[in-house]
Amino acid sequence: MNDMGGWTRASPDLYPHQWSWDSAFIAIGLAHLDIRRAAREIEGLFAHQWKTGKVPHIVFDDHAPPESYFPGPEHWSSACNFPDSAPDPSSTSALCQPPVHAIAVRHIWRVAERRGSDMEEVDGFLKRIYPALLSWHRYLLTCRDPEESGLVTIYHPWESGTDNSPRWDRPMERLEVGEMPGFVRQDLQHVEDPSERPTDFQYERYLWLVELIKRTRCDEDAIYDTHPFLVKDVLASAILVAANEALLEIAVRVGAEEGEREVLETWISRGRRGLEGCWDPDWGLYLDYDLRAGELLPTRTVAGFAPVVSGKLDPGRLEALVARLQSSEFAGHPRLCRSLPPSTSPEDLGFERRSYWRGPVWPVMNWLLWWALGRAGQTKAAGRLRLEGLEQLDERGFGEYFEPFVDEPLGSLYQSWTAAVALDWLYADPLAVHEPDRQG
Ligand code: 2M8
Repeated sequence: MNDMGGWTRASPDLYPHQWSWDSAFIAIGLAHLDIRRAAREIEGLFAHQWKTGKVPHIVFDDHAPPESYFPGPEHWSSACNFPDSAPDPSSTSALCQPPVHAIAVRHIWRVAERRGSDMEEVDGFLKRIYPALLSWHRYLLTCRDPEESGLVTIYHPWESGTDNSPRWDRPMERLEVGEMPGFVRQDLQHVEDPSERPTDFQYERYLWLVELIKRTRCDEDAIYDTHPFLVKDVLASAILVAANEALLEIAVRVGAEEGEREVLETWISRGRRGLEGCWDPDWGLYLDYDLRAGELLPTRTVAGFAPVVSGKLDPGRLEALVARLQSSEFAGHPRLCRSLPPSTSPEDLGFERRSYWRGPVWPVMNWLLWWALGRAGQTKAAGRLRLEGLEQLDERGFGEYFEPFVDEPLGSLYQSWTAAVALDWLYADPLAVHEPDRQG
């Protein structure tokens, strides 16, 4: 139902198009079944890369019925029809999502090596995709970080991938919505209970931000000057550091010139420095930073653990974060059905147990934390996430997210990236959750 031949829709009903970071996770799972198909998933997405280097957050399927998803291609076309946009202007959104892709590409390469695949073919893929990945990361480190802070600026909660997380409540509540065309939500047709999805208050603001971006014709400088939602996203920034490390390995493999490797090294250290500035000792978590209000955004969500993903944390800090993750504020909360971290701490004021990114457990986040903890040498904590995560999917199916107290699957019940992380967990050697980091 999800496989469209050369690409995968995020889910058959709720999300009938190709999403950017979903595709990266999907490729990670697919690699275990078919290396060529996994590579195609990524290359298909990058075929729609914008001239600026941006990888669009949605590539629309022209064959999907217009009423299946809103905002669909017709809503975006006016924003995409100008010189900087994608090769086929009407087929993408104008936003982006966290850059998991280089991590997925390195994973495809490693799985191919383990399986004894045709490495000439894999090297061909690496050579083709490397410049596209470099230009994607360059876009994030320039257009999305003119301050050279090492942190990625997002223009919309959709760019964080954690859309209605309480992380964005403060900047969203401050928005003043002006005149814009009316709209009809399609998402509510695909879920049983509207409380699983963002509210109308949030949707109105999502659409208002899109409207403002469209009015600038996606001009990055104009957006930076005028846009009311401009936030440094700690999760996207941490993923970018890990992705730059993956890209550095790919650079070595494809024989990229020394200068490019040095640039990648600079980006990695700049990213780690930037993330350190987001540490809040009072909250004991890393926080997003609102550029417009000039303040850190205090919430207790899984994003607060993001620098575990970027790696090389001070050992004391890492221990403290792991303890916090397993504490009664997150995976050790007494009411939880399983010891898996809810997307928002049940102790946080913004917590809502059924509402999307405001409380439910997300398998894809568990995978990310598992992967990061394994790399950081926290094999016990990682192994527990994998086992609990697999048990959940075995018993409950491939839900998009799960109510944390009763484990009910919510949102889309056939979510591609959930199936993909199950595949990767199944193929992972439980005693060696840590894939050796070749950069040391
Ligand atoms: C969700 O986001 C889309 C908008 O991009 C939506 O709600 O319509 C998020 O969970 C996002 O992270 C994910 O990539 C997308 C598709 O699975 O769905």
